[in-house]
Amino acid sequence: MTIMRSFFHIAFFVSFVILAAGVCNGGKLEFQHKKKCNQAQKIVRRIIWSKVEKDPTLPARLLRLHYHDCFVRGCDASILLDSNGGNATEKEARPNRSVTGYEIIDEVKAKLEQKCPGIVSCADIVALAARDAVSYQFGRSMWPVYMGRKDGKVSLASEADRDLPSAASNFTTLLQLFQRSGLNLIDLVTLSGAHTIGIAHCIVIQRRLYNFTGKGDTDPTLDPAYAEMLKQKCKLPPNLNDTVKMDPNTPLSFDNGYYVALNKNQGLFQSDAALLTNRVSRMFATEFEKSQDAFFERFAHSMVKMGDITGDDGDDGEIRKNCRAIN
Ligand code: HEM
Ligand SMILES: *[C@@H]1O[C@H](CO)[C@@H](O)[C@H](O)[C@H]1NC(C)=O
Ligand SMILES: *[C@@H]1O[C@H](CO)[C@@H](O)[C@H](O)[C@H]1NC(C)=O
Ligand SMILES: *[C@@H]1O[C@H](CO)[C@@H](O)[C@H](O)[C@H]1NC(C)=O
Ligand SMILES: *[C@@H]1O[C@H](CO)[C@@H](O)[C@H](O)[C@H]1NC(C)=O
Ligand SMILES: CC(=O)N[C@H]1CO[C@H](CO)[C@@H](O)[C@@H]1O
Repeated sequence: MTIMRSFFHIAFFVSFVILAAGVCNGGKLEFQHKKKCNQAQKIVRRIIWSKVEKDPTLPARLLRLHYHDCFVRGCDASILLDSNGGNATEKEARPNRSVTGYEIIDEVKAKLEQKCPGIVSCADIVALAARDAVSYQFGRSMWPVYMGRKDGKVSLASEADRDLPSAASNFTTLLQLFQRSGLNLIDLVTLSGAHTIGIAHCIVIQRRLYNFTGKGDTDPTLDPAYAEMLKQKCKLPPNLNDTVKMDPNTPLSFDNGYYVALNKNQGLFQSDAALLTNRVSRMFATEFEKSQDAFFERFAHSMVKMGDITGDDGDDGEIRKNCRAIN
């Protein structure tokens, strides 16, 4: 009886530890480059915080960069590769075209190569930069970033088009693409909350505003007053440079404003609005509107998971010297 009980205790304890480790990271990444480059996290944070101080739009760009990197071939900095002649790289894929922030990654890389050459991958830098940029407004790190990612040697625009959901995706498609990366429904609702900062180009919502079903109509699920406001900003004929804020109220503040807007049918994309079409997903959107702390906690958890997505390359990666080119 006692033996049985302690067996259960041990089994429970062991599975808890395995679970905790599995949740934190797939077991490959480590918290710090212990003796190898223990100032890495500090160096990145110092640079990123000074950049964000001067440019409050940077967190959105760096967060999106990390997301795009991880969803295509895993977090391997493949999004940073410039194409040279051959196939178009991820950078040139349609969903990626407006991703920026590359120069800042280059600057961080240069500094790290000076201090501890050949140790910190570009993929780790992208993950750290996203975390630090978002965290600046709070003065503390909002989630842990485990290190040890390898930089990939392949980058294909065609894969970005395949793996990144479009702004017109429905719930089924969104969930499928998230699941392909090992993320679940809660991760989908939570990570979509990243749209609480940043901007979108008008062209992305053009159809939703002006020609939803091909009859010159507006998406009926979009709050009509909000749609009118958006049409003032996104006029006809479309100007490719026009943009709108994704969280109309607090576009520079990382908060739960996304869910406040979403639940009033003011989600900017169909992919945002789609989160209200599933019962469980809607429940989380309500929960996150009510509790910013619940959102932050889940966001931290989901970012660690997203940062641990691995691709097909396995251990074939490297530590690039220059983030824009394979060694
Ligand atoms: C759920 C599926 C998602 C779709 C369909 C989607 C789509 C988009 C689109 C179309 C834009 C506008 C790009 C532009 O016009 O310049 C955008 C912006 C953005 N996305 Fe997403 N996204 C998704 C998920 C995510 C995730 C998971 C994150 C991060 C964790 C994220 C972070 C951002 C940020 C921060 C911006 C603003 C970028 C800026 O201001 O430069 N998105 N997204
Ligand atoms: C281009 O892509 C194809 C497959 O999509 C691949 O076989 C080929 O090696 C790539 N070429 C270069 C130069 O990357
Ligand atoms: C969702 O979109 C996909 C791809 O466009 C489509 O095949 C599917 O029928 C849609 N599902 C629903 C429930 O509308
Ligand atoms: C609206 O969409 C329909 C069907 O896709 C297309 O034939 C029509 O030209 C579009 N109208 C405008 C103004 O873009
Ligand atoms: C968009 O911006 C670019 C660069 O700022 C400018 O050269 C171009 O003329 C603009 N295009 C339109 C349609 O306003
Ligand atoms: C997913 C996504 O952002 N797709 C957009 C990529 O950019 C083109 C315009 O260059 C838009 O039409 C897409 O909707």
